[in-house]
Amino acid sequence: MTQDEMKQAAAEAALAFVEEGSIVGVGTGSTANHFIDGLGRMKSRIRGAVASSEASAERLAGHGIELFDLNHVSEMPVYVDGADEIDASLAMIKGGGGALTREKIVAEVATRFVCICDETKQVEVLGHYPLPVEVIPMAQALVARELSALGGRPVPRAGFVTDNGNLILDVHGLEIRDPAGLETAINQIPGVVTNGLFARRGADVLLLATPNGVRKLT
Ligand code: ABF
Repeated sequence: MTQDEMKQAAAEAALAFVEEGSIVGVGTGSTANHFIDGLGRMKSRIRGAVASSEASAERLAGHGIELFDLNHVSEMPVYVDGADEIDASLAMIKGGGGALTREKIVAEVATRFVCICDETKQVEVLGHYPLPVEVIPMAQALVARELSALGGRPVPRAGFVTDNGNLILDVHGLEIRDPAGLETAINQIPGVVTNGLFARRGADVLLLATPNGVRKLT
């Protein structure tokens, strides 16, 4: 089984969490793309979706799924998205695709966060994958100094601008033993829009694809 086949298997398993007639929160990335394609097959059974990126919005629209503005949505039973790393407490590093801010906003509205991953994303300690931090451009140097003081090595993501017009610093060299504490500490730095730690509000369900099938962890 290839990694992409595992991503697809996790995405297919997440379709069972979609409630009839609901508005579905939809993430970003190659695993989320498989989920979008699955949603396309059941589009007559949902009201529509809220997308966490322009890329996902385009793919959803391509399937003829109605897109909703999050400001007009007060109830969203489920948000389905991938991750770059996930630990046993279901805390995650996300944002490898640069959509972390919108992902965190949409996830916050949802009742349940269902994370879809292949087994390569499961780790004991978060931080081997560089932690993305979205930063307002004028604060780049300030935020980089503060992230270094927290023990990381921030590297600007070259030639990348987020959907919100900001920069990403990818922080290398972290060994994240207290994900919720670090998430809060980074959020305190002026100029930080969001960081890619999803720990204060982690996943509620992990659908982890392995060569032997999809495991459900809660
Ligand atoms: C989104 O897509 C991001 O938060 C994460 O960076 C990425 C996972 O990528 P993929 O599904 O392509 O492995 O969920």
